[in-house]
Parts: sequence; structure tokens; C-alpha cells
Amino acid sequence: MLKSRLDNFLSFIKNKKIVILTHDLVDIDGLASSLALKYFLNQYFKEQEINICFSEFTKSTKNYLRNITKKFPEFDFSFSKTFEISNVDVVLIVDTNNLKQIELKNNLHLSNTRIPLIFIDHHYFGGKSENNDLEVSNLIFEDYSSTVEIILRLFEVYNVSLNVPLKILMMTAIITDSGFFRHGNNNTIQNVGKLIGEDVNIQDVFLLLKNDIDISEKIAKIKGMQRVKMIREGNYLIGITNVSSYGASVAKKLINLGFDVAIVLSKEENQNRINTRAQKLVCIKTGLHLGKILEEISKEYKENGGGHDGAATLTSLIESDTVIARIIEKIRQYF
Ligand SMILES: [Mn+2]
Repeated sequence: MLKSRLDNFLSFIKNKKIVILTHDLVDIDGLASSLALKYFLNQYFKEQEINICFSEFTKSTKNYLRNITKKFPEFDFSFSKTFEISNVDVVLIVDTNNLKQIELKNNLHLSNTRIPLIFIDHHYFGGKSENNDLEVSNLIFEDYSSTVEIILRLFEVYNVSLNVPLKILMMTAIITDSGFFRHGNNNTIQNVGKLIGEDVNIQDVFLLLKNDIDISEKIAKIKGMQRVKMIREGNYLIGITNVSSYGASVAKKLINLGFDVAIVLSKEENQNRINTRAQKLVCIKTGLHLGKILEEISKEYKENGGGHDGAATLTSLIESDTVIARIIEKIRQYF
């Protein structure tokens, strides 16, 4: 990551009123990236107005936030649920590069504003142009296993020191976003190494993640397993199922069970969500990239999808059988 890019970024946002946003159903990487970025900018600029606005959290993020707030009551975990767009000079969007994944209250749509948007993210980008007339570039690095590691670079490059709650928060984001290192690379482990020290114990990270699994999640997982259909393509197995919620954890369960690829449909109020997962080894061996596949399909149907090689999501309003058939067709080309 070039220091000049970071310098440009910081000089562009200097003396501007900033709001930090992340994707809806905020995960721990979105949470940690936002809080760490706000903390860094407060230290770096001293006097500047910086706010965070979150929409909905996932259940596990909510649980995690409750646990870490209890452990570090003195740390500033504050955020707002809404913001006044007229009070903002620049919007920093972390952990997504897709405006459709941002939920705003008051019928606000960022695509209609003239306010500069800067993306700080690690997902497959695919040359979208959400803010193409901006003189400062996005900080999008697909080789990072979490967004929070990009934020960590800011702390390193500008010598801003981290405190214990931030170290734990950032470490948790790296560990969860890399699927406990399964999707990670050497840098993932090195970055966790940078955060670990005498003041931080790795067991604290695991303890804070402890979560009593809700009975509805257990039922979703069991029903998801009962309904699964298996497709064999050469030596590879694709599992397809549907549940009413917890699609992501059901997809993860299918992979644990032995499927190489999992496709899980969950019907939400007014749209269909399709969660896909693949074994990392299969992605490496075959070049399979679910994020690219779902991004391509979302373009074909003017829907909304994307993600990583081994984990991607698509939300869609059209007939789910058609979309799933198209996903399977594309996956088969790799096998
Ligand atoms: Mn992330």
C-alpha cells in the first residue's frame, strides 16, 4: 500500500465533516473498521467532526458488541442510527464497495448526492464506478483478508498507538473475517501478531465471541440440512437448500458437512437472499470465485451481489429458481 495514497486520502478529508458508514447487517469487520477508523482520525486530526452511522447489526455482532462494551465500559463505542446529510462533507464507506448494501433511514440514497464517497474495502471490486469523478482514490485492496487490516496500516504508517479494546476488536475482526484464518494468508497471521502483546490475551478474543446459539438458529440449521439437494459434478459436490433465515450459518454448516459448494436460499420479506460458500481449497484448485460469479449474475439481472472467492451473497427480487440455476451453471464451468 503506497504511503502517498494514504497521504492523499488524509489531506482530502482534512477539515471536512465526516460520516463513516458500512454495509447493512453489520458484521464484526464492519463494526471494528468503523470504530478503529474514527479513533484513528480523532487522534490524527485532533479537532474534527467524525460520526459513525450503523443500520442493522447481525445477531452475532449485536451479541459481540454487548460483550465488549461490558468488558471495556470506558471505551467510546458510540454511533448513531441516522445522520443529517446536509451536515456532511465526505462519506467514508468501509467494508463494502457497493452502494446497494448501504441502508439509510429517511429514504436517503447516496447515489443521488454530490457528496464525495470514499470506499475503504477488501471485497472484489470489478471496476465499478460509484464515485468516479473523485480526485482521491478509494482504498480498496482485495488481497487483505479484512478491512480492519487496511485501517491497521493507517495506525502503523502514521505512528498512532492502539489501546487494548481496539486491539481486541481489530483482532476479532481479522479472525472472524478470515474464517478463523481458513480464508487468510500469511499477512493475516502477521497482522494478528502485531496486535497481540502482553496487554492482550488471545483467549479474551475467543471469550468475547462466545454466543449462546438461539433455538431458531439451531432449527434453521437442522431444517437446512434436512432439505438439502446434492448435485455431483465430477469429483465435486454442490449442496442446495432453503431456510427462512440464518442462510449464512446454514451455508457454512453445509461446507462443514462436506459439500464443496453450498447455495442457500432464504426468502426475506420482499426479496430473496442467496448465500453461497465454497471450500477454500476448491477455490484455489479450480479458480472458482463466487464473488465474481454473483457479481456477473447480478449485472445480468440488475440485482445486487458480490463477495469473495469462497463466500458471496446475492439479493434478488426475481424468481429464485432461475437465479440458482444460473449460479450452478456458472459454477459447473470451473469443475
Ligand atoms: Mn470484511
